[in-house]
Amino acid sequence: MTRCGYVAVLGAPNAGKSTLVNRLVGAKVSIVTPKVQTTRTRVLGIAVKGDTQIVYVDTPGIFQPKRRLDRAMVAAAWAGAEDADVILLLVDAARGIDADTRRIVDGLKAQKRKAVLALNKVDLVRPAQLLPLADALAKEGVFDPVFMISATSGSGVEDLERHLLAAMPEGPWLFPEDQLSDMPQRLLAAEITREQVFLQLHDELPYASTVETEAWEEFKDGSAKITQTIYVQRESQKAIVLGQGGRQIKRIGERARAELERVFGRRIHLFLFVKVRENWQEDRERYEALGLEFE
Ligand SMILES: Nc1nc2c(ncn2[C@@H]2O[C@H](COP(=O)(O)OP(=O)(O)O)[C@@H](O)[C@H]2O)c(=O)[nH]1
Ligand SMILES: [Mg+2]
Repeated sequence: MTRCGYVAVLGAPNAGKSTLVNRLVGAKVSIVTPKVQTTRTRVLGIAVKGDTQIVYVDTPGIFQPKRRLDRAMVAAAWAGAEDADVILLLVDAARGIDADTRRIVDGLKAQKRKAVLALNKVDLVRPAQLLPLADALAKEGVFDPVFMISATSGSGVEDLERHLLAAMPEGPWLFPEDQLSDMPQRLLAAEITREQVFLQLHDELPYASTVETEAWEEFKDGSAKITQTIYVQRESQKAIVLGQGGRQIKRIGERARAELERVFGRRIHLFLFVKVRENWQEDRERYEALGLEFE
């Protein structure tokens, strides 16, 4: 008899959701940066342990949405939770219960859903800080059980994983044994470049940008040529992405290419273009490319 089920990973922006999903899957399926709202769409990370397959749903953070893109991201996060067998709420222990986590707890209560709680980033706080936080969250009456983990060091993650494995319902696996994600290669490649945009650029620029893979060409020697466009909203932003003498785009391209080669395990030729599209956050096509709902 096999087991299989969905675990939706919810949490405020930056709680460490994508870091944890990558660790549980054992491969990079979702990009990670120190900036909030890195993950824009629902990403499936698939892991097999013994006779159990767990499909982790990495979600965009849940926060107070302001723009259309925010609303689409938050909607995608809650949609990811709807059909899940288990909801796992990740709370950054160093941040505690902020307004975003409050909103999620209230959402779970309104939906009468129970969740597994993981206090993450325990490497950053003293035990004396952890217990009051665990107590305060336990009082909400929606969490059982509670784990204390570090997604970066792996501390506590095995216990959490053991609990999740046992909680999966009996049933056939939903994906082939060796599949790690549902994300098409072209989208993952765009995400890896967007990760560099988030890491190399600052202020409003990461949020004003999106990346799309325009073409993917295979060569006989096993290498691939990937052509991508970075969309920004203004000419002034384009100038910053390009940098003096094209230095910034060159750096983004070099780092993205190295990461693409690591993730795909093959030689990659990367061609990046920058285009201004003032209203890309109002373009239905850009949302479809990300797998988000436009309405
Ligand atoms: N110190 C520490 N940092 C962490 C831990 N988990 C995640 N991070 C960092 O927190 C930031 C946000 O992580 P990410 O996975 O993108 O968060 P997400 O927005 O919830 O998906 C990144 O800089 C991670 O390296 C942890 O357990 N300890
Ligand atoms: Mg994320």
